[in-house]
Amino acid sequence: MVESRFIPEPKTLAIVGCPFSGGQPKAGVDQGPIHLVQAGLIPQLEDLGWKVIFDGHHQFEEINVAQDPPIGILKNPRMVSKVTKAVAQVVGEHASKGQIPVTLGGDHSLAMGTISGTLSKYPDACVVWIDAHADINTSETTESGNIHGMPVSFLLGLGSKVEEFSWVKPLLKPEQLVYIGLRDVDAGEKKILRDNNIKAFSMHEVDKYGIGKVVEMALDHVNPNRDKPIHLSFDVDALDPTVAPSTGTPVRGGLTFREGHYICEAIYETGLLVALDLMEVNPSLENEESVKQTVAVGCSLLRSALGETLL
Ligand SMILES: [Mn+2]
Repeated sequence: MVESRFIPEPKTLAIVGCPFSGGQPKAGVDQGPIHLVQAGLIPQLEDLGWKVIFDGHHQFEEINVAQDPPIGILKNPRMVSKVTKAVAQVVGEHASKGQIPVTLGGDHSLAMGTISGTLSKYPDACVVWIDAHADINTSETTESGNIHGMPVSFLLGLGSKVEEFSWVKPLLKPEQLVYIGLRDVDAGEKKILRDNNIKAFSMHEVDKYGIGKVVEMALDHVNPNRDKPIHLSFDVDALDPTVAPSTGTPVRGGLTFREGHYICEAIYETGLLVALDLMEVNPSLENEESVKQTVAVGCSLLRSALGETLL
């Protein structure tokens, strides 16, 4: 295993299974973590030398929202807020024990929780966000009101404050964030990225420079001395739909199988990874073969980010 700057021996990771779909409208994404674990993820990670903690998926049983009408246009706001707050707590606890929290989604609204948890332990951590979308709409710019398209704006403290989400502290600064893989960015989001000087490598840059150079440039931006903790938040829809078809908002023209895995391998090689998310695997979309393929790709991305090498 690569020497890790922040994770003590024995190297331990904690699986945070989050069967949650309230940040978007399609049923089934809550089944993503269950399928990933059933596909053998835990023994696969143990085979890489990790001590793996997993005591079942979070059921968020205590979170019971009887009435959750929209706030403005935001859908399921109380539920999303309470679940992501619980996730922030759990991720923060694992991080504070020196473990790597590996959060399995569930929809990407969960990253409001995972990144808040990471920043509670590592305030100077940078976030590498791999996605077809920027997920940076504010409550003003969102057209759908689906909160999985908004977590980054909450983490950055952009847009007008929504009381329900007041627990989300704007701890992330624009210079701590970089995107790779974007190709479906709303006009309002493009303006937010520009106005806040947020570095983003779209598929255009991946085509132009190649994935190796793009990852290097991305890390040069958020982690120039390669000494800060890294939170990798990987939305499986960053991959091309031919590679990962079972996801809620597929967009053609995405990362190839190797490009996706290269990103994970390169982040692992830095020895700076402190938290990892894999989001938006939806086993109820597309046919059985597609589901199997997407779940398998999800497992292999996680293995690559946690030390699996080709040689
Ligand atoms: Mn996303």
